[in-house]
Amino acid sequence: MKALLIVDVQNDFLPGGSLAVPGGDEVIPVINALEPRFDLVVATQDWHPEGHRSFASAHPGKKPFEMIDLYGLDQVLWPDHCVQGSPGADLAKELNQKPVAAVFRKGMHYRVDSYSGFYDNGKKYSTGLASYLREMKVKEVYVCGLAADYCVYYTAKDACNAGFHTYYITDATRFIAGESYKAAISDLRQIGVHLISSEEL
Ligand code: VGL
Ligand code: ZN
Repeated sequence: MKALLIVDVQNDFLPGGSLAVPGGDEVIPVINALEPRFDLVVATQDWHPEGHRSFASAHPGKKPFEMIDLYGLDQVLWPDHCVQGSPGADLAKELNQKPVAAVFRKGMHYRVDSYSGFYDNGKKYSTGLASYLREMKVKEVYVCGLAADYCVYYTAKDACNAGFHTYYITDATRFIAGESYKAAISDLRQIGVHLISSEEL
């Protein structure tokens, strides 16, 4: 079974959103066209409580995109985004959600960020996504969405480490920063994630 994993295609990551990914909206038609080709379609949703510790606003004197140590983990500080129940946290309305069988939320633990759809950044809490995919007899996982150098990267990495044949769809994602994107791609290559474009699919 082949699953399409749509990562964080939410209003705050689209142009006009609080943590807008350049060209983020361009992934939506690509993803919509891919959906019918999969046995299972699953989405993730960044879902932070107000005042989440990954927000720069929670650290007086700090600005977005500064780096800090957060309870022992390196943390990029972000603008407030994807606050639970806010319009910015909604999945993009242009995304075809009809075939989405399940939505896995992440980032709810106040003290730790969660880029991957599988685990928080400290690998302390699981979302249950790996068990769910196994239960659904999924062997191949295709990852797309936002952002290429954060949540899509870490989700693909964890999928691969969980033993799924993992594909990262390069034209169905967009990055926040070129440097971190380059590092992400080289790490994914090294661990055996397949980088493909949607046309090769
Ligand atoms: C993301 C930064 C903070 C993402 C989520 O979805 O890539 N990036 N929270
Ligand atoms: Zn977040």
